[in-house]
Amino acid sequence: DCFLLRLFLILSGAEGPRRIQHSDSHGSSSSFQVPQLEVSVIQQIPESNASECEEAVLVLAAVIGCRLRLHIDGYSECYDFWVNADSADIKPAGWCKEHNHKLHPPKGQSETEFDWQDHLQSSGYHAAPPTLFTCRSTDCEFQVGMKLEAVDKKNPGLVCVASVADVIDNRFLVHFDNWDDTYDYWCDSSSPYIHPVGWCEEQGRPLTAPQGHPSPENFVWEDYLQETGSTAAPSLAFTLIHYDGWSTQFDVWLDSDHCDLHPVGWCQRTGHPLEPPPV
Ligand code: MLZ
Repeated sequence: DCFLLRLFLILSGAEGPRRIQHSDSHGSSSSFQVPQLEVSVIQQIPESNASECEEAVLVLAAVIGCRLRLHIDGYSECYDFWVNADSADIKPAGWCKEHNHKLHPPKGQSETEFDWQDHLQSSGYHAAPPTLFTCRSTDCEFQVGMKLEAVDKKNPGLVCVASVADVIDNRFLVHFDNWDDTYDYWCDSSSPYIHPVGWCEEQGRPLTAPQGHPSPENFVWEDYLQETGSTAAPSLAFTLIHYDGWSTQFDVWLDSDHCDLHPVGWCQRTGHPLEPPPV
């Protein structure tokens, strides 16, 4: 089971300062010295029992082009993940404290006693200057109460009537109508598990009605939206990406302004490797 973590990161380089070629999503680039950085990011960590947002300490594992590979301190490398250097999910040191968010310390350190200054001093890390954070905040198009069709991850064969129950930055909590919150999960608009209202009908797939629906076989979105006084999440917020030459099993839904979508030529301009379609 996955849960959403608001993670506090330390980007650190064991070999000391290195140079990062930084480019924004539009291809304009600059280069800067990165000794060690502390940032925050939201990420799902499987195999955790935690049920609420937490904060954790992470380490920079690699840099390619303008992308940063982040390692969650104390966890297996299999949870490493990539963010763009201009991601809105990474924040300067002290962000958590300033915004009154709980910080999950590195493994083995006490949550109540953890102190960034002490940690930076004892680890030799340096906090990154706030000027390195060129985040572009984008508003989440999903709003609390909006309806959608979502895969029940506990019963992956089921696509069910669902609602947006909470929103934090560009992530939102999927809740299944009239079910308890044990089925809930956090995701962003790029999740392959979420679809706009009407998707099942379009695909000729069954849609699981809300629990207790008087006539689950004859569920009609139009009536349900009216009865519940709710609106459908706009279908433009969901976009299906297909990778040229690859099986459709890799297809993913992405928000049209998702930070990992780039115009043709972006890799060349930013120095990021581009994988061509397989032959
Ligand atoms: N067999 C299960 C299915 C639950 C599906 C819930 N989907 C949100 C049950 O009836 O408990």
